[in-house]
Amino acid sequence: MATVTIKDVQTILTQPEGSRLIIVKIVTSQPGLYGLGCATFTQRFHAVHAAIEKHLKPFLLGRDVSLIEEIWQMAMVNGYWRNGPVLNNAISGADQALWDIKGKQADMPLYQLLGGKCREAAAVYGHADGRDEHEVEDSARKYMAQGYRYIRIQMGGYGGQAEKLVKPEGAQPGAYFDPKAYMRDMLRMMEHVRTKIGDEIELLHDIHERLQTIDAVQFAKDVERFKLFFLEDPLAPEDLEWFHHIRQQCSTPIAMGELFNSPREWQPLIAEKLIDFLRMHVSQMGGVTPARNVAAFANMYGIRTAWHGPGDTSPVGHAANLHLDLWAPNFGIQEWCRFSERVYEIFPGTPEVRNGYMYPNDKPGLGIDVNEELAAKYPCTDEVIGWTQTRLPDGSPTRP
Ligand code: GCO
Ligand code: MG
Repeated sequence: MATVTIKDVQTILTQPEGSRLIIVKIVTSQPGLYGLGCATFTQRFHAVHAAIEKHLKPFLLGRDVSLIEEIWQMAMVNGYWRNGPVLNNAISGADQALWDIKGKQADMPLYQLLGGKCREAAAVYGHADGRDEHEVEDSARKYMAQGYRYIRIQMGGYGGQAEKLVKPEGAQPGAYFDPKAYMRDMLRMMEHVRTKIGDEIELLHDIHERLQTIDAVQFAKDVERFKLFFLEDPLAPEDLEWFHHIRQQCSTPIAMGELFNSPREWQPLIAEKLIDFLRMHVSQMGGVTPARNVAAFANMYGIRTAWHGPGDTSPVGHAANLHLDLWAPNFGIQEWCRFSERVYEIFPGTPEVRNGYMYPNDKPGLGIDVNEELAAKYPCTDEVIGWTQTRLPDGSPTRP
């Protein structure tokens, strides 16, 4: 049988809603056979586009599509410096596309190639939010009415009362927040929501790395009484050693990983059981190949998956998440941000969620396609990102 090779590597950039999405399309030497992958790093889409077009594409052209692992290993070191954003995103997209191709060749959904299903669908959580605790409760009840049993509760996005802050004269512009006000407000909000909706609903919360390390330890202890399903990103990747202090002082389940790029970030947290859920962005960590390996490694330590699934993961990336979710024996929960009908039109096969579960369509590979003509109607726009220019009340720059 003739070897099927990589004939072309194309990048599809589209912004049908807020997020700028990056799709890699690998066209093979077999007529009609191609694969799709998500390489989305929404804040730096030009850089990922250039990395794909100028560096990864020349490296990939002509290679045997069956050699997924070999290509992944070689691609990761081909630029010498490795395990960072942008290049990882490019490789993630190509890797997902190669798995999509292999599934199409095998005429099987990707989850079959990983080892088959451990579940028929992936339980998902949605994002409840509001300006005060009553609005958050109302938002959570809307999800409950749709059958969701897992709900992330935030108040004012990632919180911090920007509108009330006292800043110094001449303070620089930016996305201000007060971490201490955030802590007080969130405890009040969680108390209200847990009291009102009861214990059967699993509540999640995302600190988004926005507390001082010692305050993160305190907050994890303070929320213990609300029995969260998990508390996400209590610390920044730069402060990984502080996870020991949280683990030693409280039993709040911890989720971490969306900001990770390197095995050196997740490996110690898994081996020392310092977290409970892995939150990596599969389009950031290198694709399905490393995600599958890390899920299996984490399974040995009782740690579950909760792959990153925001609006700045493309529907192709959500499809990759879903296949990993259906297979993994240690699946925890899947984050899901409902797309508009427009996005479903651009990406036929985008996973459907019913009664709090995400279902596959059982088409081969990732089971998703892209209408390139329609995608081209929503070109990515340039923007200096504002929400990540975060500042403390006195104007000090801080992590977003
Ligand atoms: C989440 C994430 C997102 C990020 C976003 C960054 O838990 O879904 O924290 O909300 O802020 O993906 O671009
Ligand atoms: Mg998060």
